[in-house]
Amino acid sequence: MSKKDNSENEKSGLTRRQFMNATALAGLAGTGLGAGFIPVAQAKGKHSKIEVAPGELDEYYGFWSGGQSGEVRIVGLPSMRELMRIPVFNIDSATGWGITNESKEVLAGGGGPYPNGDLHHPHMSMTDGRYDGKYLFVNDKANTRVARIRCDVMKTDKIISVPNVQAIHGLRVQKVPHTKYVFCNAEFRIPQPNDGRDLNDASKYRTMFNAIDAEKMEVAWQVLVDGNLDNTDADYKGKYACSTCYNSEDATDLPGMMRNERDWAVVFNIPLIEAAVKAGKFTTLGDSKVPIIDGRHGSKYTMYIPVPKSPHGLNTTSDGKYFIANGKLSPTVTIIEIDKIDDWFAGKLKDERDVVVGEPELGLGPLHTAYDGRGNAYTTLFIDSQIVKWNIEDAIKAYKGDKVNYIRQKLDVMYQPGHNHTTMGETRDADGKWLVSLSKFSKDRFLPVGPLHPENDQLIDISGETMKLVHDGPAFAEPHDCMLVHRSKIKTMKIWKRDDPLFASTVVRAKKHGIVLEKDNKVIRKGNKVYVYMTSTAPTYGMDHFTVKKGNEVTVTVTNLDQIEDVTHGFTMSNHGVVMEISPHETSSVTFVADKPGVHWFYCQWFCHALHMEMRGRMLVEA
Ligand code: K7E
Ligand code: CUA
Repeated sequence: MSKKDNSENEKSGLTRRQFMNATALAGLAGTGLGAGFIPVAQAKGKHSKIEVAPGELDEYYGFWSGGQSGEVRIVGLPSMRELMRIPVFNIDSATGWGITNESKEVLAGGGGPYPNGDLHHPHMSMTDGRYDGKYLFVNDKANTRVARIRCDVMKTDKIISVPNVQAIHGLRVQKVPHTKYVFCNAEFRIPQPNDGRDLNDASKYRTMFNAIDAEKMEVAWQVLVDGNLDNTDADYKGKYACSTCYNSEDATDLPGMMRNERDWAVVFNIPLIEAAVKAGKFTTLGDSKVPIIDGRHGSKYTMYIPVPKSPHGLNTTSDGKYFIANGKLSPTVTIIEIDKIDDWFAGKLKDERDVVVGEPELGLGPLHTAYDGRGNAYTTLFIDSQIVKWNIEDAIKAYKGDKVNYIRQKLDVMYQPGHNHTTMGETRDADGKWLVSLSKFSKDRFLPVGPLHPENDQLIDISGETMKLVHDGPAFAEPHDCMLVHRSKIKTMKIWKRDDPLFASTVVRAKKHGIVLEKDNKVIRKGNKVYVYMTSTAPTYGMDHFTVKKGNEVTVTVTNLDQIEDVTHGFTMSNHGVVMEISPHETSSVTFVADKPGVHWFYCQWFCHALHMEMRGRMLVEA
């Protein structure tokens, strides 16, 4: 047993895990799974090196969702060291995200400012099915938004709110020929339009599948569907996206949603949808101009494949052959052959189930599946609290009736794993080195920190014949998902370029005021508005004080002239809730009302120099 169990269970002589496994196996007796079950094995074979010594760099970047903290975290792999945080849907006290003018401009694109977000799925843009290191796209379930992060500076550069729908959940990118679209599912069903009519008429509730133009960051089109959409993924042909879909009953309560034995995996035919949009065969809703295609049951744009009820994760195999829908309430996953979807759309197959080529039983609560590029799949079992490694082609043979055992290994992980992710596993470059399992519970794995526990992210070496758990890492506020990119794919800038679009509007404003940001230290007064422009060079600001009148709206703009890597300055104004980051060659600005007469010191909050503590000045507010 790889885990410490709680003392109560130890006393009863039966650990929770033994109990769970015993009941799970009894439940699965007669399914053929019991016979093929391989008990948790000792790790065999050659394994990867986990230690990253001081001064050594990690081989992979991991991008972690921060869940309901609304941010993205960059984690090095295999060390599991947290390298950076990227504020997205949150307000950040370190960098001033959500406080500076430049970040507020980005947040305004999402209909904000909202103080919170619920970020589940970070995914990187691709070209020809491979990460291209350009962007990360992320969802906000809480406020129905999608954001883009620029990977050259690791900052959020665009946020949009998706109209006509509620709760963007599953999000993945188009893999081939390149990420033209970001596909995302709206999960909750609402009246359309949602303007106060049909409040209690569930038959009017609908949701939609959404395609966002990745470069423009605009919703390109939406597809009306039956049921509730959950997760999604794209193929390697550039033709289809596939989403899991529950509540085929169209119910609004739990018993209603559980009634049918089967729900769906819904396939979206992208060329057909694009053609319909081009031909004007769409509707719109309210003020939104976004084309809406009717993709409900029976439409020619979609295909509803019946799968066991309430499927959750949807993961395209890295060889591009299959969509795999994870059963959640069923102990199975469903293997869908993508070439057969061509046949179905061509009218060569009668029954939607004819595209299913395998439905292996894996264990209790399969949620998400990842791939190693060697024909194996790794599925999280939420209820069994295990990762099951299984072979895809063997599972297909077993479905045809061959007596083969497709289960390779079951590994105990921390309680309730949700997503798992392999290195490069959602691309053609799946390299089968590491697997991260994101468990919802950490229970007794770490020092107790009060009733609220961290989650537990576990690193598993999958390079050998068997999986081996090598690291436990606590994480705050539910990282639903992560993705793991080889470091060769990412090139970041060391200092800002002066013409960066993220502060372009501030440069335009300064120009209007006749200011040269790289040298001027001046105060411009326009009625009640005061614009303070200053430079910074460690350890001084270009201005040691400025004077305003009580009630003035003050905009402070700081340009960091230091060009030495890592010499970031800050600007914090005492007692005004004002803070910002100004990295080398960056310009940042913040606007606030000087409503308190007196002396208010501003200071640099980012350690920059031996005289960093002295890097400050005064705002004099006249009564
Ligand atoms: Cu938590 Cu991807 Cu939102 Cu599954 S989702 S666990
Ligand atoms: Cu500048 Cu600290």
